[in-house]
Order: sequence, then structure tokens, then C-alpha cells
Amino acid sequence: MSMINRRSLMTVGSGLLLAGCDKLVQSPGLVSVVQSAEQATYRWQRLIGRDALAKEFTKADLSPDFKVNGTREPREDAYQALAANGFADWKLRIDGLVDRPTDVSLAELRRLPARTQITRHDCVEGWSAIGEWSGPQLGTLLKTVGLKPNARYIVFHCADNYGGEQSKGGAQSSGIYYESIDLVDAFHPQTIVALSMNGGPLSVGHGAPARMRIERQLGYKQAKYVMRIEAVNSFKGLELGRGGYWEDRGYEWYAGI
Ligand SMILES: Nc1nc2c(c(=O)[nH]1)N[C@H]1C(S)=C(S)[C@@H](COP(=O)(O)O)O[C@H]1N2
Ligand SMILES: [Mo]
Repeated sequence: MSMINRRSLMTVGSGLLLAGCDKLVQSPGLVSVVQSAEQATYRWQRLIGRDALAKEFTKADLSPDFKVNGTREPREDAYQALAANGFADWKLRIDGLVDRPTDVSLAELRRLPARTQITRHDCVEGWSAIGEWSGPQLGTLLKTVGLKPNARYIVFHCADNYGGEQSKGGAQSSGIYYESIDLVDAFHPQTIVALSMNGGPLSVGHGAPARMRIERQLGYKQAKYVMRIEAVNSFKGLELGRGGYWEDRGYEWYAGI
């Protein structure tokens, strides 16, 4: 287990990011995704607007009532035990295709430089809400652990086994919730591991102790209850192989807004 500190952050810094970007452009996998034109926004964001920011709002725009959706509280014993202790024993595992697999405590995450952003969350079910999110940038964490050259996607493994809801046309097949993004979104400035919402600690409903904010994509990409962040080369062997719980059940992998 190694601690994250600012020194390692600065030393591994920007070189890796550039190397990662070159690799993305050359990668046949990315080219085939682009050619299949899954969505025009994906092409635009990858080829032209890779750093374009999602719109940010002000405190006056905050939604008085931000809906809790999907899992409201993981029922799993492991999660319940961590929650009972205020997540003092929780550790975020960062591993896979990284140089230094690392377990990071909540206290360590809280000591990292944080980004705060007020953004609109859009769920495919047709509702939106504006909230303020704060936490370290995912890029900071990835630079610290060091991505291996063959890493192409970042996977978020969650604590909850999501069984779906009858009200949405019948129970979905159950499975551990997970999500994934490419390296452009992983190093995007607004991609953060959110530890707080609207100025307070993240509630269990909204994903305590840590949930992703990936602001240029739809609600189902915003993984709650993140336990493990894994760098991978492909989604093969991960559940049904399409890169996410909902993707495995027919949703698009790239959910650009
Ligand atoms: N672990 C986990 N993450 C999840 C979900 C879930 O059920 N489990 N639901 C997703 C969906 S569809 C939406 S719209 C948002 C809801 O986030 P909220 O509860 O903070 O509104 O979380 C996303 N992330
Ligand atoms: Mo959603």
C-alpha cells in the first residue's frame, strides 16, 4: 500500500498524459469506435473538443430536491459494515494496468486537492437536477499510480448488486453495478471522485462515500458506491463485456450529452 502525495503527483505528471493521448489517437480500438459513429458527440469530443467543459452553474441554480435514483442503499454486508463505521475502514482500491496498485483511505482522498463544480445531471429516464460536487480529479489519482502503456479504459466497480425495478418494465437481471470510461474522459478536468455534494458529505443515497462525476455523460455513467478503480485494456471478461451494468442491458457505452 502506498500513500498518495503531491511529490509523486508532480513527478509523474504531464508526460504520462501526453503519452496517453498519442496512444489514444493511434489506437485501432478507438478508431473503430469512431468509425462506427456510436454518437456524433463522441467524435466531436474526441477529435476536437477533448477538453471542452460541461456547463457549470451557480449556487442559485442548485435543485432544491436532487432525486436519488437506482440503488438507494447497497444491501451487501460488506458495504453495511463499512457504513456502520462511518467509512473509516473503507479504502478505494486502484489497480489493474497500473504501475503501483494502491489502496487509498477516505482521509487520504480528502487531503488531495479537490475540484468543486455545479453541474446538471441528466438521467435517461427524463429528469435532470443541478448539484454541487467536490472531490479529487480522477486524473490526479491515475497519474499517481501510473498507468501502464496498454491501459485504455478505466472501470469503476461499485458496492451494489442492482436488481432493477419493477416500475421500469420489469426487474432487470441482477448484477454488480459497474461503469467505464476512456482515457480522454478519465483525464478530463471535470471527471472527479466526488466525496461531497452541495457542501456536505455524500449521503448514502447519492453514493457514499465516493461516487464518480463524469460531467459530459448521462446519469448512468455516474457510478455511486465506488469501491475499486481498475485500468484495463478491454471489457472482455467483465460481466457481459459491454463496459457497464446498463450497457450490458442495452444502453450505449458512450452516453454523451
Ligand atoms: N452504483 C450505482 N451507481 C449508479 C446507479 C446505481 O444504481 N448504482 N444508478 C445510476 C443512475 S441511472 C443514475 S440517474 C444516477 C443517480 O444518481 P443519484 O442517486 O445521485 O441521483 O446514478 C447512477 N449510478
Ligand atoms: Mo439514470
